[in-house]
Amino acid sequence: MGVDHLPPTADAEAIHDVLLRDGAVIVDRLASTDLIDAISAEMQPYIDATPGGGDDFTGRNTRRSGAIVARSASSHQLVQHETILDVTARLLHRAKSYQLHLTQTIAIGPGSPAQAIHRDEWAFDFFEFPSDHHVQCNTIWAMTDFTARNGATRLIPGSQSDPTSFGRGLDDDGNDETVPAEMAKGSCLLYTGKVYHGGGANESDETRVGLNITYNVGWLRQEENQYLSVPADVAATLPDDLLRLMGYRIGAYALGYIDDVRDPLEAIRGRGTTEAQAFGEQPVLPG
Ligand SMILES: O=C(O)CCC(=O)C(=O)O
Ligand SMILES: [Fe+2]
Repeated sequence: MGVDHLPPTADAEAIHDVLLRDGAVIVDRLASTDLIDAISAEMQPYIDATPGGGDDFTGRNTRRSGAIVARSASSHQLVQHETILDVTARLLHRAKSYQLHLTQTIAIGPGSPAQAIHRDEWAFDFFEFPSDHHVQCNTIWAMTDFTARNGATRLIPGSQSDPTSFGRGLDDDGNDETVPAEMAKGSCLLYTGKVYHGGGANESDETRVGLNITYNVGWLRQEENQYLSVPADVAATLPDDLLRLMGYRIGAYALGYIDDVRDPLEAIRGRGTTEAQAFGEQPVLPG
């Protein structure tokens, strides 16, 4: 079973349905090649200056460059893509809020071996979330074509409810149980935090570049620390809705306020500048 493809006109409900069913879905050519080229041009100097990963999991010949919000103004269109945020809100509906989890170009160099197959939600210290409780929604935008040969992300569609098991990738008969998320530049792979997947081996002589933008529920820690990755003077230039998405908001009742129980956005905009109740809506307590 491969990863299902939907057209760029697919609505959030249709995308969410497949995402929930298979744990992954590809929306073809959701971003224009012009937008992808603009992001690539803004990020290339940072990618060039990024060293390879420090271990096998991150990939010794794979360059992971973050702080996309600060480094690439064009990327904001993808970070805040309306349809993607709609899908995210649907998948993470049990939480009071969701936020940006990480932003990262992943450039897998020629000759790189495949990344170990994993679940992204293992990042939460391997806490076992119930199989119907989603805490993260992930995208990888193809900045280059993704092919089986150049390291397209590999996934095990339908594996999101499987029991936790390390060393996935080969089935009982020794056959590869993963399928490549082959897609054209500008396409977007969406996958949940529960589906087994990993970066593919790059057996070509070109670099495969993906833009990983992920979202998680407001009551969990973010993988990429947005407050420190995006310097305060840059944050001051960003619009409120983007800052809110980055985490300058209450994650749930009483989660994430600053000093005198103030809205965290006031750290950027100044005291008394926002009307949001720092604690958010008071929950109805039992009894
Ligand atoms: O680069 C990819 O295709 C996937 C990377 C990934 O799954 C990860 O780093 O968690
Ligand atoms: Fe991953």
